[in-house]
Amino acid sequence: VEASIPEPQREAWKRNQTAAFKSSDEFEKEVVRHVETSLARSMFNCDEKAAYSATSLAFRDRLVLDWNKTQQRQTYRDSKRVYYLSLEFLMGRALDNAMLNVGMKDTAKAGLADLGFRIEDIIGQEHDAALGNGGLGRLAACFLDSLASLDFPAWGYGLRYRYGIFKQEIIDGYQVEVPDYWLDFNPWEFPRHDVTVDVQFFGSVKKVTNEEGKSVAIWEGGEIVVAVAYDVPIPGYDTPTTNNLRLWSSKASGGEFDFQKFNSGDYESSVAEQQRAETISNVLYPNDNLERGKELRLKQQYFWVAASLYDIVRRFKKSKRAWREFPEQVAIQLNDTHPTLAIVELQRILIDVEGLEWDLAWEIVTGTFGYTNHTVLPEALEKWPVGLVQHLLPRHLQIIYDINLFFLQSVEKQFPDDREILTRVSIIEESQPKMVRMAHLAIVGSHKVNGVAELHSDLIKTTIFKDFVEIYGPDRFTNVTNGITPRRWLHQANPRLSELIASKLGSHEFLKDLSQLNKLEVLVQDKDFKKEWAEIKFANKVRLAKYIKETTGVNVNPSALFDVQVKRIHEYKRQQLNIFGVIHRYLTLKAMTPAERKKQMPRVSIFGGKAAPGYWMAKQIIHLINAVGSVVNNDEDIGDLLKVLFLEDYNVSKAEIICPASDISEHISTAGTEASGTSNMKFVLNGGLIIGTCDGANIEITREVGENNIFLFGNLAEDVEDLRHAHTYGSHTIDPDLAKVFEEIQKGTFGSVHDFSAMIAAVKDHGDYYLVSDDFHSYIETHKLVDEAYRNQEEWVVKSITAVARMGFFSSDRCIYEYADGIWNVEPLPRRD
Ligand code: OX2
Repeated sequence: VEASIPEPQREAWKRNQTAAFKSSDEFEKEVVRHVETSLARSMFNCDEKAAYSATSLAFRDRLVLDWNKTQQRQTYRDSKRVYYLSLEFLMGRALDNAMLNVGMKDTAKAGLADLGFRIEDIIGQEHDAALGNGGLGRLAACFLDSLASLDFPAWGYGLRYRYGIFKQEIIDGYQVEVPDYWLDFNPWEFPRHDVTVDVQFFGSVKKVTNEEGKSVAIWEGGEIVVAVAYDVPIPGYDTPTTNNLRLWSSKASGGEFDFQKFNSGDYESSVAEQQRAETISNVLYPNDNLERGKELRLKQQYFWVAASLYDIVRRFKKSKRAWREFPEQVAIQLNDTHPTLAIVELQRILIDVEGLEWDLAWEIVTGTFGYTNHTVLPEALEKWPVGLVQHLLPRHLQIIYDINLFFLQSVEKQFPDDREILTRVSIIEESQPKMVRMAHLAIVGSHKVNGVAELHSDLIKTTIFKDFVEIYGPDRFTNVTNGITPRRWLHQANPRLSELIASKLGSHEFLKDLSQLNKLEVLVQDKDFKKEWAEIKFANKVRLAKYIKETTGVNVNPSALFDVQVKRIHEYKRQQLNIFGVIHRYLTLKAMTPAERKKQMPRVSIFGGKAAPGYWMAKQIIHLINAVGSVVNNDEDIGDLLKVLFLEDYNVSKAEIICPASDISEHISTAGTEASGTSNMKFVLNGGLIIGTCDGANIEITREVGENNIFLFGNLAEDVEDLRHAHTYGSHTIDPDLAKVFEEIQKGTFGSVHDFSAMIAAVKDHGDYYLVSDDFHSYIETHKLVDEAYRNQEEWVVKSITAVARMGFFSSDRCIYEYADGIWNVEPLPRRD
């Protein structure tokens, strides 16, 4: 391309190239220019919001320059790219991240101060990009940060929801959901009105014979919805590499669809059509680890997958390579089963549109895809009714049936005497109604399947996907233990700790190579270092205490032990166990004499997290936490000894305040239910310790930090099945301390006896599926150990430093190297300029 531009023009372009600001003076100039031109304001009406907007635009300009160059180089070098397909990207705020990743935060701070603003206030103006529910979406965001920071040619593909996860308000102790309209001003996206894809739905399939006498399928009729690309630049840390996150937005196709309706002169119904098209990317489904099988959700999935694949294939075709080279150029990772239709869509494009033979096409497909499983919970495994798929995507259903046929034929050959296995592994579940099992389709269509922590990856091989290990052998299955980006979760969230570490290690290199944290371990006996370490934790607790005061009105003592559980509310995550434990603590304190009470360790129990709007039990748990808080926090016998808080609307930017301020955090899922967990890593990386079960990544955290630096309790995954069986078929006695807690709730101490009865019944009468009673004693005893350990502040700080020093393994950079090596076969492409 470059060669085709005449020399004089090229010179003119080069002469006028935009330069990125380098000093705070230049930055200020950019801000003022954006205030005066982009925003059409002036110094007299530049409020903090406007200053945020102008600052973001100044940084956006910088990112775009790097982003253009990165994309040019990737195109020019034509190297293999990774495409990360995720229905959720829980990005949080972008400005602080951009400033830190390009290394210009101090410059911006000075510049903003000159103009009369405090940088924290400006950062605080930004609305979180909350296009995700919890861990799955945040993992995708951490992976994008690592991919860019490590110079991998990689794109994310997702949906541009108009409404992200709802805003949570707590009214009279109950969760109330408020829509999260976040797009009123979003400087971080570039609408690409020229990058569109027509996505087809419904219609029918016709088989015709082509000129070569081959029977081909033609999918015709139905309706078209247009996908419009919105691009979000993803800056790497300390590298010019800036990758792309492409989010699709839906809009009606201008009159090309359903002519009859349009021509009947029915304007209203044509507008309705338009709204129907826009509905597709309207709202994020607010369920975490739960699939509800709604038609609109399936539409979202196909819309996003079809647009993304069209884009990927279009890019590949520009290179004019042979089709069999596709998997050498393209790696597509499926973040859970949500994008599984991509497997079918690529097969469809290759055979129906490009005319390839089935076998070659299928080889290309399986060579391209990798599938990450994030859960074994049955209620989260996606299945779609065959009838719905037939209606919405008739050609895809045929291809699914063909994929299944060839797959089952090969299984039959392999296991000629085993009829049962065919039923078990079939992509189609022979139920009423028949269902398409998306996980089975994802396994059959991928060359690698991975779990997200060791225990989880073992569990999928021995339980839900056992038969597939028999069929494909163990090599198709692998583990990539999750990680988090230390840029956001240490450097951004806890700047003082990051600077202290940098000062001891001599540079900020640990932010790119987290294993270097291990060099801190020799300092655990350094008095000044320990003192500073403890001071930083205290300052972070003071900051959180201030936030608690502002948002709840409750005063908490920053010297108390801060005990935090923030994550989605779910019975398997067992916030109910935590709040029952809190009630037990309250009753124990109440039964003491004032003299005895004085000897107790003060606690602040902090909860936060959203319940899916339709998850009644989770909402009752929130209600109970708030009800306990209003009793305990106002009990004069108790005072500072116990405070119970529920922090409203937990999200990424709040996590950045909360994680650095915990002494202990709770990761207490029933063993075998939490695939990995990632907030456990965030808390430990910020010098907090963990109380947790032997579940998910807790196990590997224990391996790394050592058993002395974590508080484990509860039954093991291998015993869960037997215990559940015993509850149902044997006698089921409730832990006596827990029984007392239940009595107190039923006496009405916390009001709403009727509301809370279902939570109690789940344990007492309905088989205690989550083993709350089985684990209660060990939970309470372990909390006593926590209190004891916290008394010895010297030792506690040693534990805290030791744990941080050993957390290097949990960087998402390590994950990305493992995916790149073991699944994608891609190399970094550093920029040289
Ligand atoms: C979550 C898992 O529940 C969590 O354990 C894991 O850490 C996270 O994904 C990232 O891998 N929806 N959310 C998850 O799984 C599903 C399904």
